[in-house]
Amino acid sequence: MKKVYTCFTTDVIHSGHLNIIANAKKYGKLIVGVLSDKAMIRYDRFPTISFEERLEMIKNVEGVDEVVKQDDVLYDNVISSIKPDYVVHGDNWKQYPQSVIRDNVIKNLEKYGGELIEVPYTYNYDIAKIDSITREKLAMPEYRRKRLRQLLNLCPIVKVIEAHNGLSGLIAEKTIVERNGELDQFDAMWVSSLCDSTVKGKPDIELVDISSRMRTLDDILDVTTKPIILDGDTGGQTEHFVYNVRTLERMGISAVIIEDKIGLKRNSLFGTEVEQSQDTIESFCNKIKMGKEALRTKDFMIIARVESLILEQGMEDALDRAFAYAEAGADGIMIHSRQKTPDEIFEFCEKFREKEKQIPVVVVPTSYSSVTESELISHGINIVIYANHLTRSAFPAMRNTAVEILKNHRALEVERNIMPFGEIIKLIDEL
Ligand code: SPV
Ligand code: MG
Repeated sequence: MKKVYTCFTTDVIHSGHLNIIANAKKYGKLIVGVLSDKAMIRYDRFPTISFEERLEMIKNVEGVDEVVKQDDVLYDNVISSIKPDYVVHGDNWKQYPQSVIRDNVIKNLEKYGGELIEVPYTYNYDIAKIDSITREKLAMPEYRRKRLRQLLNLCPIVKVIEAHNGLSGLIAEKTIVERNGELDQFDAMWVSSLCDSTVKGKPDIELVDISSRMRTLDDILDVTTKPIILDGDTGGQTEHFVYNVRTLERMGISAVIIEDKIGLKRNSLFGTEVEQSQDTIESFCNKIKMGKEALRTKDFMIIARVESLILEQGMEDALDRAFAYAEAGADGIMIHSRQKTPDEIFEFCEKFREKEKQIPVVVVPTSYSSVTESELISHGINIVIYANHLTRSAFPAMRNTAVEILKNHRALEVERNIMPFGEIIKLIDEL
């Protein structure tokens, strides 16, 4: 009997899947791959049910003879181990980036004469509705909030990009790329105090208050599903922080990072060029403890940011503080540096990891941008935040456009550098 293989990346079986199964079954014994969580989040979106539930769901569909786990987006391993005579797939994967997977399947089948069968993809009102319900479910606070913790278990490093409004949130949400045959996307978003202030034309000194920051968060929450880490600046007064963490938790934010500074907060990239004061270990530990006590779920994370290297207080001070904050209950440690190389960050990580093996470590490689994610992983770093890059790329683009229109007394010259609105609105979902 011939072997037929198809793979599903779904949380809900709908008529489109049943159609693929019915077609595939005609060719022989039907083996269905269920994409693992780890693979699913690189290519598609976060699952709303567990892998085991998806496996069970697919196993129970009539016509399915066997289910297997597919651990990679690409089919190399699964095809070489099963050697199916046919791979069956909907014909909706001819466009980039899904075309990368299609090309990979064709290449693997060609090796031994296997055949690809493409079934016309079914898309109707009911299927569109199922898609949008799944997306809405992912955006609900109780699903979104815990996802950062889930990602920490799934990813070698959680990749976070800055977002400062709905549109940049959509870029963080929807950008998928192919590189060396692998698909990839960002895992989460960072709502930076620097960028949230800058796009409002204000300095990064905690002038943009928490209500305004929450407005930005709401705009992003409204149109995305990925988890959000808020840059909480100093966390403000402890008496205020305890209220704010609870509000953030209720909104579905996954984490807040607070830095151990007091007084007028200035951006860390200024370092010691401006006056900045660090909190005492005792007082900052108290803020962490009180914040943790105020929480109502185990999902939300309070991450403590150590500013000792920024303020040139030395490695020992950075380590003392990081150990104390971890002891006080912080759910993660962010270590920041404004050096051009990652050397001091790596030294910190090596020494910190001698004692603290588990607690997540977060870095923001703005000044040492040549560092690669694999180097960060090899030093025990769990979360990388690209903290300001969307704002910094938008600003020169907008300024150049303004300059060109002024110089030319018309808009024709800028057309080649700007995107037609038809392209931009493709990002925007309509209900
Ligand atoms: C931010 O993005 O606002 C940060 C990171 O706090 S940094 O700007 O490097 O201080
Ligand atoms: Mg900040």
